[in-house]
Amino acid sequence: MSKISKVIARQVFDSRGNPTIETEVFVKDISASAICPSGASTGTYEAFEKRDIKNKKYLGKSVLKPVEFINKVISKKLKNYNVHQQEKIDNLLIRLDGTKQKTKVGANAILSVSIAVKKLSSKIKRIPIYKNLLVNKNFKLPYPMMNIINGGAHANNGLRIQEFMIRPDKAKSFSEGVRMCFIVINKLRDLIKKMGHSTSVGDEGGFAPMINDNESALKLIVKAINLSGFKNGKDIVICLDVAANELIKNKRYSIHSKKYVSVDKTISKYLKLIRKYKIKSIEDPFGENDWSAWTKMLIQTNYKVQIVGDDLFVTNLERLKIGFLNVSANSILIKLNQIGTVTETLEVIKFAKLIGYKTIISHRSGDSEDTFIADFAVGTDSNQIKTGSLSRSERVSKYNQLLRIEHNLGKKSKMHNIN
Ligand code: 2PG
Ligand code: MG
Repeated sequence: MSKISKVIARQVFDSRGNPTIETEVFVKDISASAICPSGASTGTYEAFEKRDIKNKKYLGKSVLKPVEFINKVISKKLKNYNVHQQEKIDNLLIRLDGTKQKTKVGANAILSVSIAVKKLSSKIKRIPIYKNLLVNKNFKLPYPMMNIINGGAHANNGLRIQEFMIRPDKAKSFSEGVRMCFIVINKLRDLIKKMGHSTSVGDEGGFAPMINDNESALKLIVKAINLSGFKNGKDIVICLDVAANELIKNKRYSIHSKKYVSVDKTISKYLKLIRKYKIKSIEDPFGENDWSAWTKMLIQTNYKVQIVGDDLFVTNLERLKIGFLNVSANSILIKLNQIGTVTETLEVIKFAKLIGYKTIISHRSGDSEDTFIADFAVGTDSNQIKTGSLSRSERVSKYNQLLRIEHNLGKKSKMHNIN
């Protein structure tokens, strides 16, 4: 009844219009499918995303080779495996690749299979996906970190910081949190319009006005929060993803202006911004190899600010262990395609919890209608989710799925403790 009968893959497109892989796994005539996302500001240590670089039909971006590999090789290998044995299947996929960063098969191919297996297992058990992961009772909804102004590699406006986000800390329910963000976003749109800027959006659905200094963006957000009748730093808090990997040269950083300055100068400016704009969370404040800068940042912010490792940890257990030993952060961003299988991602989350790190489940800037990460956030008891703004269907679909989960849990539904 639970034996995999076939696996089919095809090339589809992500939200940036780039080719990506969709895989469908079958047990007889029942199937489930998953689409792999894709990043723009990727870390060096991420698992490998395989594309047909030599095939010019899609400018070197197609995924026809990895798709063929799934159809011809993986499909045969997985035949008759029990779909509920996720670990066994993921280990087979890892062995089949055999390289450290999954360069042979490609993490995009492997992950689309791995997620489809998890979805199919849930379908056959007739339970929602979030009930088929780490926790099996007391489900809690994550706080959304909504990216409302896009910069960096996700927009072409010259803003140095990649993501300006809001988190509705005062919200007592997920739907209330979304409502609070909705109000702020609407006020922000009015403000941007009044300034004569375009209200068009970036890759993650946040506005991408043609402003080019970080503080102007922060001031705009604070204004929008105030106009919404909320208190900045209390009801709604500001969170940043600096993506500093993109802003580094010879161990010097150009985060706060175009000029490259030392780590110490960069930290002192961070401290000013934290105080002035009551920022509660900063992701990737420094580069992926600059462990000592991270430690300084954590100490100087007195462990009071959430310091999130994304490109630093790349959802990789070995790197998280180094980070823990170096006292580098207090929270980890989780992206399944940085490591490539559901099983490995769960291992990282378990270890993060063990060492007291918060786990934040994240989309990629190139994403799709696949809503797996919404269930994944609830089913792994993760404190927060980062999945863009309340615009662009590939972003909103995750929020809508969380609203569905909240609705289905009914009175039992609870929010995480954000503090
Ligand atoms: C990030 C992500 C998602 P990308 O840096 O956190 O917001 O961006 O997918 O481009 O790496
Ligand atoms: Mg990031």
